Amino acid sequence: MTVADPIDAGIPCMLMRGGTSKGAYFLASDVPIDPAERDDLLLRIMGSPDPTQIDGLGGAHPLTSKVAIVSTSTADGVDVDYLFLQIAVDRPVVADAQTCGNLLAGVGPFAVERALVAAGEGSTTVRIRLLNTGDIATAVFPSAAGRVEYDGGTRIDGVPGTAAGVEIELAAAPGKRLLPTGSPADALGGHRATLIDAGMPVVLLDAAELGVAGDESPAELEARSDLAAEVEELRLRAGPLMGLGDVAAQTVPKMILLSPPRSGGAIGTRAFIPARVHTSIGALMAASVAAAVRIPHTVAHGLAAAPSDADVTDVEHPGGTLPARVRVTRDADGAWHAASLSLRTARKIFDGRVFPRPRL
Ligand code: NQM
Repeated sequence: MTVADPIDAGIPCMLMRGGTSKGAYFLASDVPIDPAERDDLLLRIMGSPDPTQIDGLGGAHPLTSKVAIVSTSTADGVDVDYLFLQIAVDRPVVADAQTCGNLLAGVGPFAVERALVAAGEGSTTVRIRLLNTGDIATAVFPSAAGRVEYDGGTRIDGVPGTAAGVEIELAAAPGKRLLPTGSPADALGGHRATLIDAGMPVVLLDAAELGVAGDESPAELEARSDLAAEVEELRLRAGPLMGLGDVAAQTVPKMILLSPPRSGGAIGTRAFIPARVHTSIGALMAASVAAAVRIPHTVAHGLAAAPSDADVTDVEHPGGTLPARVRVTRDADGAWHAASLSLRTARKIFDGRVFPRPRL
């Protein structure tokens, strides 16, 4: 179906916070099928390209310039499909090479809000296929009397107050490699790096090798243009090694600088996503870091304090700590695998029709 330019009528849209991110959620049937038409519409809805996104929904930061597109799934045993799109803030670019574990927290509730899935009594379980990566998530969240319960007592660092917990179990797509190069550490532009993907492809580097202590604020790191240039050069080298091809226009891999823990956790992180520095850390990024902490000979293993619990790795970030629950296993061929369980929260902010600005 081709959707007419909806400047006059608007299109149905729900704005939600998912974890430590915020984005616009749409039913796939409400946006154009053609990717070029769809992306043009989404850029105008979010107000990109413009550093302030003043004429759209975007919040002038990658963490608040995100879109989730949801539809009933045709896959066996799956309820809904979720396509994530990162809308660049100051460039006319829509990137689809990554998923987002934070917006993922809102997908199950959104599916109930839009009647794709019936709310359970007490809780609702939604099986979600992540179209960007092929991974499958199972989300469980409280619901009652046919409605999602958003209020609750779960606190996540980076979000004020508390809300209802959304538990998300992530299983990797069949055949996907946790260590894409097959090695726990590789040489990358004169550095030792771990290339790992437990739901989010990341490159792990020892912060000290890049002159970073690990307790700098995101703003301090962003102000160092020499550092940003070196990190980007390493990212462009890592993309093909991770099977991602040329990543110049993509937002993965994420570049994570690791340091020994400072606040009683397992490891310190500063994540380039990839141009801005994350104010906390993505849930799937943290899962990738936690998996690496548990695999010998990775950059993370060497820097981490021993995780205190069998499954939980406390990943420190600029806004606090994210307890990442990840289990790694090794198969008979020596290949490593990871399954993760994240605890996030989500909140419906508004539901209505959004009016895209006209083409520039
Ligand atoms: O890793 C930011 C976020 C993310 C990713 C980004 C994410 C995750 O914090 O699970 O959610 O992709 O740049 O929302």
